[in-house]
Amino acid sequence: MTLRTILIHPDPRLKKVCDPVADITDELRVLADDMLETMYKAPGIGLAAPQVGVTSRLIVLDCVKEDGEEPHPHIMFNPEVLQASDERNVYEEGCLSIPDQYAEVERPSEVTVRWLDRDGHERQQTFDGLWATCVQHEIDHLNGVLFIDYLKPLKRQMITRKMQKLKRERARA
Ligand code: K2U
Ligand code: ZN
Repeated sequence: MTLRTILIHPDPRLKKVCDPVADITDELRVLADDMLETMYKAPGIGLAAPQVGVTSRLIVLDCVKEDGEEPHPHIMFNPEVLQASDERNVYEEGCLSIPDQYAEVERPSEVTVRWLDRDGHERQQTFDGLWATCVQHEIDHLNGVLFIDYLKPLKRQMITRKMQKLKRERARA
């Protein structure tokens, strides 16, 4: 298992529309396991492959938040939203590629997602609550969309400038 470096916005790889996974190789299975470990360590409840510099359609998530509950990791290749509810939820979102910045984002409160699991089997499940928010946030990453893209331009620019400053400081450290 290798912890992967999480890219910080702005980065062109975070804006790319990622390529579908043609076939699920052992290398991609290792990447998925590394992404789960990287996510747990961050800590986070989701992570998308472009965030670790791989522009393939792969996400991992585990939104179990209560301590003591069994972890419930999902590895999703080529995830797609089949249905989304008209009802919407607002959640204060963050992003591991935009550290320490949070803002309210409104999304459908329930989504039905279809994906290929690590064995290449097709899966389908309907998510609500934090799982729904998270899986939509991660699928957005595969389409080069960040949660700040839903904010007003001024707020988005302010956050982007803060990240550019953070990257300059990290480069100097
Ligand atoms: O994609 C990512 O950067 C992972 C996010 C996923 C996420 C963001 C907002 C709402 C739900 C999921 C990270 O997990 S941000 C850290 C975090 C942790 C707990 C709850 C919300 C955000
Ligand atoms: Zn994110």
